[in-house]
Amino acid sequence: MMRAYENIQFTSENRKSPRSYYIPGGCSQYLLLNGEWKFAYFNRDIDVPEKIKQWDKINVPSCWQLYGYENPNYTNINYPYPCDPPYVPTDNPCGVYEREFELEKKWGKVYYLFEGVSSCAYLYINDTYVGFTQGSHLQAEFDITEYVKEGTNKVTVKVLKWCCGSYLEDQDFLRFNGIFRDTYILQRPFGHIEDVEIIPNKKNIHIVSEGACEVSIAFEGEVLVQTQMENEFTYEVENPVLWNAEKPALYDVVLKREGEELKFRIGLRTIEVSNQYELLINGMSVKLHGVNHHDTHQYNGWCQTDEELRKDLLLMKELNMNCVRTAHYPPTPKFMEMCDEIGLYVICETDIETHGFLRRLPNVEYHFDMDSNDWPASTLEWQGEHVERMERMVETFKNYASIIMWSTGNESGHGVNHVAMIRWTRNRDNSRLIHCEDASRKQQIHNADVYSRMYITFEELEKAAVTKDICMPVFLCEYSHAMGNGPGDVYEYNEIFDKYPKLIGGCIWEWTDHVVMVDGVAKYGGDFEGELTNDGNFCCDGLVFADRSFKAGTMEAKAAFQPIRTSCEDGVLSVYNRLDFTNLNEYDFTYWVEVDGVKGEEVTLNLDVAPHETVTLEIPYTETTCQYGVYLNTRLTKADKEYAQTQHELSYKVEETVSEASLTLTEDQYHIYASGEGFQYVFSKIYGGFTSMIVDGVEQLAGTSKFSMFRATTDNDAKMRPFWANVNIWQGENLDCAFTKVYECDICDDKILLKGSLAGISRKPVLLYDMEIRITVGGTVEIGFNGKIREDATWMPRLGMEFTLTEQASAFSYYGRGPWENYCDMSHCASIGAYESDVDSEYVNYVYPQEHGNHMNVKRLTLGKLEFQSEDGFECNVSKYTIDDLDRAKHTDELHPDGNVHVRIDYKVSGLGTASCGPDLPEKYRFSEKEVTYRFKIVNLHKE
Ligand code: IPT
Repeated sequence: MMRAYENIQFTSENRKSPRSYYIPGGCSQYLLLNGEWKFAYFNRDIDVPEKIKQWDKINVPSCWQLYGYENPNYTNINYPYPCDPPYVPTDNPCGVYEREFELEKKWGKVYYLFEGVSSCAYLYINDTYVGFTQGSHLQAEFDITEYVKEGTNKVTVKVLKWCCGSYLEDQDFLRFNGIFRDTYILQRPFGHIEDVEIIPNKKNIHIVSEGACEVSIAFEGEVLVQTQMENEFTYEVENPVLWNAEKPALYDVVLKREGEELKFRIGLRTIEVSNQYELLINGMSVKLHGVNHHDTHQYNGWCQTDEELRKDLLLMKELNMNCVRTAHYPPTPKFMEMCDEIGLYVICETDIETHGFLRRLPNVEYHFDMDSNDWPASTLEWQGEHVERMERMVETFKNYASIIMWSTGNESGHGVNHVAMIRWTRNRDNSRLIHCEDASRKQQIHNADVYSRMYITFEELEKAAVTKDICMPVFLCEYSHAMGNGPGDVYEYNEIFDKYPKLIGGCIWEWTDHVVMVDGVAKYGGDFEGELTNDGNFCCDGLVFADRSFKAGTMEAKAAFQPIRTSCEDGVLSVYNRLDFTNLNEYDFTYWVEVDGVKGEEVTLNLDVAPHETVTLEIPYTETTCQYGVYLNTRLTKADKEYAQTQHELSYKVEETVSEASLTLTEDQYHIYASGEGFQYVFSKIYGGFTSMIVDGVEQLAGTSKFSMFRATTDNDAKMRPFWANVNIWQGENLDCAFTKVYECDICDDKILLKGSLAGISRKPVLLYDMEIRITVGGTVEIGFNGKIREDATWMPRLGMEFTLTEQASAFSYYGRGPWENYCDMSHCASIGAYESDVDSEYVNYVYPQEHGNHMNVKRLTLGKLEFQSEDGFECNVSKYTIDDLDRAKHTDELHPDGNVHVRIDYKVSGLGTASCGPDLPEKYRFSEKEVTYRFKIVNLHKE
């Protein structure tokens, strides 16, 4: 028996036609109904009684799952119910909301508005049914004039967990329900303006609104024109100040009728595609440095306050972003007002995703099988709702300058219904581009205005850039999947975008982690009782953490997007201005030289460099002799905020060091002993590592040093994990359960010569190695390593020596790349220099604990009374946690520091990539060498 909300032909009742967003002023009244409401929850909608006797209380806006009514559920692609459209589960939970509101006087027209309610709502005023709406993230307005009275009124809203529209809202997020955005009443004069459309270009502001009204246009407080208009009015702006994301100039347009005022802030700009398929904003070629934004909050689910949204957008600007895609539904209109004002280009996406159709049949590979014709996108009965969702978005948001593309939704296959949506949009608004990734995937690229792809490789991107088959801008609606430690490729993607005119940039997936905080621990899919299907921590893929704090990946994106690129050759520094509308003279440019990490004098300049131009500077520097290196550093700042930093190595001569004579070693059956002034070391002949290093009477080691090749796998390592770890009885090298074997260990010419191997459980050794250790009379340990990795072995997470030091080593200093953690494909966020740190600062609070804290290009690491040194540099890692502990934990409260300091002195660590959703790690970032030679020294710092 079909229920009313399962009827795809009945998706609204008495809902007003969509109109441009405004909150009317003047004589009109705005009554925000946010706050405490009465609430009653029912497991089945059929149990809701005529009269509800027992009420709880709930805050509006909110998600009821976060108030103890059901648990959250995270599912990405799978529908959380059978895929049997338009039917939803028979037991359909229902939340009933009720509150009173006062109308001081009954006059004019009265409207009720929802900005977001999931999944659908039945509205009642004073116990009389008003209407019905679905489309969770779209505005819904009802005329309630006939239903209200002067004085106290009652509003009741019945919200269902599911309706047929839920099939169109299969976005990859925590599934929530309730009135989750503002809801309010407007009281307006009879004969008020309905809709307003303001179409600007570079010169004109063209206003369309039915009937007569008074219009005024002002700029920065100065009134430019004030007049009466009838239906349409065009104003030619003298010396127009154009809007762009860098300089978001806005004109104030006010329309008045019947004592009511409607205010709009309008940006003048044009959007075009050049004959080279560049994206032109006001005629200037622009690259989109974007990110995908979901509304998400670690305590409040889908509810973000205006302040929180503003903070997100301001952080994006700080990170040099200029673009946001509203994935995968429209935001509250206030978000768009903020984008206009703060300056961000927007890809505005409507509330459609039907990804779950991929999984409607068992054993069918991941593909969009559109030929089956049973996807909503290709089923005609769903066409009305597709077009309507597009229409509701376009009509609501049409006046925002920030919106440069309309998007038909996400991952829904591609069918006639998309074509109908696109046709409608083209007819309605031809000033913006139309985005439909589904069209590009289906190779019907000309249905949309941009060729849009997600998660393609560098090679595929370059191919799209050069092929003559794609005659439109190429855009990555999703790339650089920012899950966990990463993204490891964002800089390189941007280098490629910059290289080809046709590549207009893209949006990183995604802005922030989606989690639910429970007792201080971030929870994700599978953590909640009653989840019938879940996708684990795949929702924790943000470029910033859920509390909006930054990680190294955040800084890497900032570097990828930064306003300058520099290069340095023969003492000449070139600075290229990547901005599109801003001269670099609006910033301070500073450079300085660092010798062995010691900062030279800073020179701050005001560089007059027009957008897309380069300037060259002679850097005064004469080659010096030093120990670690010489670097030229630059920084770009504005009002105390840093927007860019770059670094270039300068030439230098290395100080000669005199090698000390060798110490005479002694041995017994299992050990080799080395002692001198202020030090005593013990080396195990059977384990092949140091078991004790006493300096000035203090033991430095808390365990035996050893070689290892494993790292606590990152989210992006997930595909490699079966090949590295002991997770499968046939696939892996089992590096996480590795055994060291020493075949030979002798003293020869005062040196320890050792032959050994490393093997995963059940496996043939993966590594055979020779080690030569010389200890000098002063106690310096010189370690030389030559290893061969089994030819048929896959590429490895890392290779290096692990030391377990006592707690005194918790605070340390180093000369290398920092302070942010860095990996071979995520290193632009960190520069080489002298740093101080400690184990607590090295820890990175990834929702799912994993490998973190690597530093590359390290020439000195000083902890406790030991100093690790290498002229060639090594990669190091200092942690409170063992690799094993980090690898086992699934949540942050499952980590157990053992009180020791775990130090890795690595020959190499593989890059991070973004393979959790993106392409495999490119070969050049994999540690896949089969023969390795490396050396380092351990100097003891005993008091002279
Ligand atoms: C793709 C989706 O568009 C996005 O919503 C999100 O799921 C993201 O990537 C992964 O986090 S889905 C992917 C399976 C291609």
